[in-house]
Amino acid sequence: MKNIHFYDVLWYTDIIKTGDRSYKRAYMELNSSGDGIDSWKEVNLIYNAALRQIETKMEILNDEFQHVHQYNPIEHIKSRIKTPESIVKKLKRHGYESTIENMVRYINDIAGIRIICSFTSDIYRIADMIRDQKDIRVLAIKDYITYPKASGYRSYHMIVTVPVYLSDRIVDTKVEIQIRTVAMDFWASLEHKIHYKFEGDAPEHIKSELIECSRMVSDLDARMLSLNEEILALAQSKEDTYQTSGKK
Ligand code: 0O2
Repeated sequence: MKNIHFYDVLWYTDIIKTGDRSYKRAYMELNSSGDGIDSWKEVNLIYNAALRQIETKMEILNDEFQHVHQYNPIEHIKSRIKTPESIVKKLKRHGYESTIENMVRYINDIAGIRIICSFTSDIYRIADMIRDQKDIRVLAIKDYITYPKASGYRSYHMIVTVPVYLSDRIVDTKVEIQIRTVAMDFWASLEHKIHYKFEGDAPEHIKSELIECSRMVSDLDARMLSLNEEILALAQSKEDTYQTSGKK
């Protein structure tokens, strides 16, 4: 009897769930590339391990921050492994053959983690904390907050590698970390839906409305940040007054 591995179950469940033939085709296309089904399973295992490591690191940082500052910079974390369909599409877009070797070499966001924060200042604080981790190597940074995309997209992206310790070797594995505020995430998820619905060719008035909403998101983030700073300052001065009067 054939052993059923965790990764078989994971991927086949996804295929069944989506009921999507093109998804299944993409999965088969990558598998039949000559690299072998075993290497496909192995890369998935490694990317999942890398994601788990980054997730754990983020949870530890968040817990420590709560302990020291009584405040959580991270609202929540989402992670995903890119679908075979999306991997094949991206490889084709960049002119590469759909092989497992090409996917590992050229696709930077097979393993992706999204960190959602309350305030813009948290984003840069988290990025600094990631940079300071000795075993994480930062390969690239895209600051779409300082330089938003033409679509209006705002987010902070880091491509990093994290070492995955296997029984016989260490594999430095690429992970894309996207850090953004709740408001930026709200915008991006709607824009993503619209992008797919119109296959990247949305009507002009929808595109300009999205750009306008992106400006509003940026304005909202700035106002929420200054409001929070004011609240913290007021709380601090109240605390100072209390301490001074208590000493008298
Ligand atoms: P999905 O479905 O989220 O996986 P590179 O990865 O560096 O080779 P790329 O893909 O142009 O080149 O990098 P970039 O610009 O950093 O984008 C990577 C991811 O950011 C995208 O992955 C999206 O998740 C997100 N993103 C980038 N631009 C936009 C945008 O205009 N709108 C939204 N909603 N998301 C965006 P994928 O593979 O495109 O998609």
